[in-house]
Amino acid sequence: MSLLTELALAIETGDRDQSLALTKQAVQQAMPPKTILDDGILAGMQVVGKRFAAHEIFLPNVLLAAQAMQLALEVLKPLLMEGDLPDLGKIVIGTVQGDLHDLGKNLVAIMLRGAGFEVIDLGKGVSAEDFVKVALEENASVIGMSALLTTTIPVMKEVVDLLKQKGLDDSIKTIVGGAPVTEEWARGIGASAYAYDGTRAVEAVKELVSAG
Ligand code: B1M
Repeated sequence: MSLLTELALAIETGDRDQSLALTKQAVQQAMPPKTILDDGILAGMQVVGKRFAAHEIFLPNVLLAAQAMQLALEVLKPLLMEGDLPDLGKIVIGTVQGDLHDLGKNLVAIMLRGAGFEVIDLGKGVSAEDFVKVALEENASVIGMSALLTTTIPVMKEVVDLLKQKGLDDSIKTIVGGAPVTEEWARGIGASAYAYDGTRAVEAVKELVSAG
């Protein structure tokens, strides 16, 4: 079994020690961080999602997998953020109110920081009011919202509507993402951008910032 397949399996089974050891090993072997992320860590978590949906595993298993992934991410974080960074602007990011899923949001935040954005991470369960309040206080040009539940994605529309209501939709742009979010849905609620993953989020936020 290849190292990355073993790593995916360690995430899938929620084996924290192995996840940590194998991620470190992959780094020592000078594998590109993005390959370790995509073909090891995220590959494992994808299986977890599928098995959970099929009722083959249960919430405690998902929680263990999430903890294993978080540990592995900590190892990769400095590598994903290496180098002299330009100052590309400020973004406020968070997982929307009612939603506790923050692994994807954390990953997107790491990638944005790695690209040179100053990221203010509000954590999870963030209300529409708080997104807008902090963006104003911090003079951020973009609000990034993550949601993983079909029941919580409407909070994204609340943020977009609140910005419009306050006449801020020209100065503060929005980007949305997360498993249940689609390009079409993002357009429907009037968000400025949608991104499928961290790499695409970086590209989209760069475009939003340069469009002014
Ligand atoms: Co939950 N969960 N979960 N869960 N969980 C899902 C989302 C689910 C799809 C599983 C399933 O049924 N197959 C399902 C949602 C169904 C739905 O609404 N349609 C679900 C459910 C039902 C629940 C609970 C309700 C279960 C329960 O209690 N009965 C509960 C809800 C709690 C709450 O939030 N109020 C719950 C709880 C949990 C845990 C706490 C155990 C744990 C989260 C731990 C944590 O985040 N700290 C968890 C996990 C781990 C998952 C799955 C298995 C994996 C999510 C994940 O972290 N993926 C998930 C299954 C799945 O997604 N297929 C599932 C890895 C992560 C890197 O990917 O978050 O998609 P992701 O982020 C990606 C992209 O989406 C994108 O880029 C990221 C990197 O590629 N992206 C953005 C994300 N945010 C972005 C923002 C952007 C741009 C791109 O711009 C700002």
